[in-house]
Amino acid sequence: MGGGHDADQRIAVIEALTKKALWLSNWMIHHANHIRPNVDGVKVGGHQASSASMAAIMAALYFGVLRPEDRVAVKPHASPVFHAIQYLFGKQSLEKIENFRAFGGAQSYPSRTKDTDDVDISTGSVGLGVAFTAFASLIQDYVRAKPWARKDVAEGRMVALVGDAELDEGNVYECLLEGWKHGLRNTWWIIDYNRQSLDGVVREGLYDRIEAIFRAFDWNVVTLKYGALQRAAFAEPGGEKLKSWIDAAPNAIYSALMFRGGAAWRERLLDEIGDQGNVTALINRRSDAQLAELMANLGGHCTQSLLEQFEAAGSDKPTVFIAYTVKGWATPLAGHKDNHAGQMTGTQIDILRKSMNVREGHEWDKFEGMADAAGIERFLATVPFNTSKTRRLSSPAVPTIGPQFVGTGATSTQTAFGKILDAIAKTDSELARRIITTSPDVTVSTNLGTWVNRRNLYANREMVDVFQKESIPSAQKWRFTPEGQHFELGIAEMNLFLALGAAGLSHSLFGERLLPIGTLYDPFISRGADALNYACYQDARFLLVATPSGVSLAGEGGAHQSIASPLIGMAQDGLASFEPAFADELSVIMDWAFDYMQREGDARPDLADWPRDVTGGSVYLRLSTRGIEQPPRTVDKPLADDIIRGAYWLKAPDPSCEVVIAYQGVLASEAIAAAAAIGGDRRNVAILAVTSADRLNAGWHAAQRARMHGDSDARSHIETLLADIPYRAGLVTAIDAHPATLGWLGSVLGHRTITLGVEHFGQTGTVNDLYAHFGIDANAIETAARSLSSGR
Ligand SMILES: Cc1ncc(C[n+]2csc(CCOP(=O)(O)OP(=O)(O)O)c2C)c(N)n1
Ligand SMILES: [Mg+2]
Repeated sequence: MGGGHDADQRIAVIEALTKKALWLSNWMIHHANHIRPNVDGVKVGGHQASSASMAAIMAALYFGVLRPEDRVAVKPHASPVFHAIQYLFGKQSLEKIENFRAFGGAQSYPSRTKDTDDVDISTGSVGLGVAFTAFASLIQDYVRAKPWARKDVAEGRMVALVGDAELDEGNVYECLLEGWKHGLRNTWWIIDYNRQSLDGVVREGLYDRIEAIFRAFDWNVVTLKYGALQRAAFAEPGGEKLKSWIDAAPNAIYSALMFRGGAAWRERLLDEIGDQGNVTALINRRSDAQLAELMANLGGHCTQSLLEQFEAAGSDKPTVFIAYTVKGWATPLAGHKDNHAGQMTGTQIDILRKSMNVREGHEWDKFEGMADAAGIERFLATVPFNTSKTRRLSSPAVPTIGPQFVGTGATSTQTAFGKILDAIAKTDSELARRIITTSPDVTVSTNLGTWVNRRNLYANREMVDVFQKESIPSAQKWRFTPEGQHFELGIAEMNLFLALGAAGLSHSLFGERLLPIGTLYDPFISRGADALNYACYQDARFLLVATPSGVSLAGEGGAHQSIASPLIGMAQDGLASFEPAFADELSVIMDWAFDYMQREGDARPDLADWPRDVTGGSVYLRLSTRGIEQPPRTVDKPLADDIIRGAYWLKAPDPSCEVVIAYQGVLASEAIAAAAAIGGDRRNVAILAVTSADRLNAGWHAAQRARMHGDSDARSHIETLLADIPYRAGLVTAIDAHPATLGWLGSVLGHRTITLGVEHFGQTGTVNDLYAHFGIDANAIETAARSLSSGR
């Protein structure tokens, strides 16, 4: 940035806006905690010190450096500064910030879905927003490498504003490694290096570790240690002694002196480096307040240094800025080790208010106390980031192409998945073009291989398959090209969900629709569960295909056999889960999923609805490697509808029904065999095929809510299905997973129920061994059914 009057004036304006954002964020928290009536006595909370730490960095970015195409993940506990900046831009209402952390108000942590101002990337669970920016950048490159990418969207920079303690999260390093493999570009991480976490002050020497790590991954490292005031002081006679003292000062001492203020600084500095000559003079030329200001003038609080460094970082190489800061900067909380959740007292906020020239009763006024309000208002209108253009993009829905059926004969849902995807890969359809597959090093073992052979792997430059070139026979072609549609990932499941999250928001972030499909082994959903939740919380849209699952995996043993995953699927908002038994069900569900993933209606306030059917969401398929006999049938519309609703009668009940066997997934074979055995002694048995306990359960809850709100006609699918089952009949539920997944079926209409499933770690063995061991085979189902009915 050039020098001169204009540049100085720009710095002065951004400094004034920094102070304003600092004030508003502190006031927002104070107001929420101490002024707004507290009806339940529960602490409201908010992070004044963490916000203050980032105020200058964020002001330099938002008011100076960011462009509309950039996308930002803000450190969760700097949410108040973000909302304050949006308020100054005119993109956040007074009502929302007055209601910070209240029902319907500005959110505690920036939220894409719940906030109404311009949040690009939600944050909250530390570390995830940081890594998300890397995957967003990789997805931006993926989209821009495609011939169909729109040309009117500029390439943006993905920016994470990072708390230094966020770097303790392992997923940060997982994404660094993955980013390096894929040639990560256009990514900035700005570390708020205040050397404090929640509990205290961090270990000495952390800086060197952080720097070495980023250099190892080929990032640019820019350190903002000293502000302009400090650099000027270092140039004074004796200045280099002051600099050495600062460099050697332990984090805890610096923080403690920061908290104690100018007089304490003077005493300590004179004690340790006072020489009765140059340094003493340097220190004594300054008042207590000036000395405190000098010592607080670290790089991360110096607008001039921030602008200089941000603007000098021109290349697309990923860059980390390590910005030295003080937690609680410019407030009475500065530097105190307990300041994370600490808040200013009424007296302290009053002192801050006066120092900001804000009159009582004018706390929320945007330009209160600012020297040149009109000039600042004019400046805000010219800020590049603050354009009227919507920064949230959209992309039309891609038409679905109908279920792709895959023949009959015994097969597993995992095999069928590969065939359905292969059938889609063969089509010249927009749908096929928009699919992006990804998998954490289990591409072949989850049956994505044929898809990859047809659609290739993605890389930003062409790479031949060496094995093919050397004429070594292999079923897999492993060719990388910019047009490729498979995004190869290393084993880290966190990265899978972060990648799905970024790809699943491509329409909104980059204006181009992607239909992401991620595959992994079902038990390892737990490894990435927080990132899965995060992706859903951001309303990213993807198809998660988890296979193999359950003890049906037999020989692989207990470390690979999933038990809880259907319950995760049921409980995870934004994720509709299915566990089909048959290939034709799977093809119907996948076709529906591609549509569901692209829905974006407003949820109607009508409580009878399962609102997700309008708003859409992501989909989870729990599949199996165990092949089972397929029913000879064609799926008509009513059956297809029921598959999507979550259940249908595989064997319909008649009025004398005594037992219903309800199964989900691969235990279909056991349910059918048990029913045949029981039917032999003329007990009247029906079989309920459950394809989605999740949707069935959600529909039931929606109907209950609707009836409580006066809609007495509301009936859910499961209530309709069970309506004709006599009250004295019993229910046996069976699933290769935790039995609670289906156990609730008995409470729908009050039928006696025995729930079969897996409650303990799996084992090695044959399928028959394991089904018998866990009591989920045909025998066990039959025994349970007999115990519920007397027979004839
Ligand atoms: C995954 C996760 N674990 C724990 C927390 C609770 N938490 C919120 S902020 C914080 C410490 C943050 O320290 P730092 O990142 O250095 O930010 P600072 O407040 O110093 O700016 C913790 C532990 C969280 N939000 N997410
Ligand atoms: Mg910190």
